[in-house]
Amino acid sequence: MGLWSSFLTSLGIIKRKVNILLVGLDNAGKSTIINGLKVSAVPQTEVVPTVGFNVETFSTQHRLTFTVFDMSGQGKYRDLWEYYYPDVEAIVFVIDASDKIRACVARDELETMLQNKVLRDRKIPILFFANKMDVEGGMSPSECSGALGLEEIKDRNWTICATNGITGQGVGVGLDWLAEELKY
Ligand SMILES: Nc1nc2c(ncn2[C@@H]2O[C@H](COP(=O)(O)OP(=O)(O)O)[C@@H](O)[C@H]2O)c(=O)[nH]1
Ligand SMILES: [Mg+2]
Repeated sequence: MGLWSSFLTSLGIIKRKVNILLVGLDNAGKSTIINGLKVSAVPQTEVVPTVGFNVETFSTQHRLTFTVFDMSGQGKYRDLWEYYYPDVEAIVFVIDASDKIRACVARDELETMLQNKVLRDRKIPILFFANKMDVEGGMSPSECSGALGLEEIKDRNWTICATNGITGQGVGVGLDWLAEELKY
């Protein structure tokens, strides 16, 4: 349990099913972060590989479902993941803090996502992970925030946390915030 325990306890208080969309560019660390959760607390895992479209869904015993998408930057499969928006209650957006070059691609993807009509009408919270905090010379959370224009998001609650997907450092802090947000 460890890092995840307080988050999972918080979620235990939520009696309904919660769907979370976990997105970010490929290589940001999404699968790594998810695996940290799977190992510690997930009794049943469902991986759905789709041709050319990487979707992972898994549920925890706390009625929490994560759906994970790689944002390719090509928008090729965007129509497919938009299909999930109506049921989503929170978004976790993983940023590769060590990848300054593709920060602008991540920014474009975020912008496009937030312009989607369904999400525009649904003010669900967004948790940003500035992942790979251990990589020297990487961006700090505030640098990530600047690079992705997060301060421009004024119509919904959001926060950003530095994380290490491999050790799980920072992930629990972020998810605790999310658990609070979901307890409305
Ligand atoms: N140094 C470092 N590497 C990480 C971190 N998180 C993930 N990685 C590595 O980044 C690569 C891509 O991770 P992955 O989870 O497959 O990214 P995904 O495409 O977003 O699912 C892998 O080699 C991971 O081991 C991190 O916090 N720090
Ligand atoms: Mg992956």
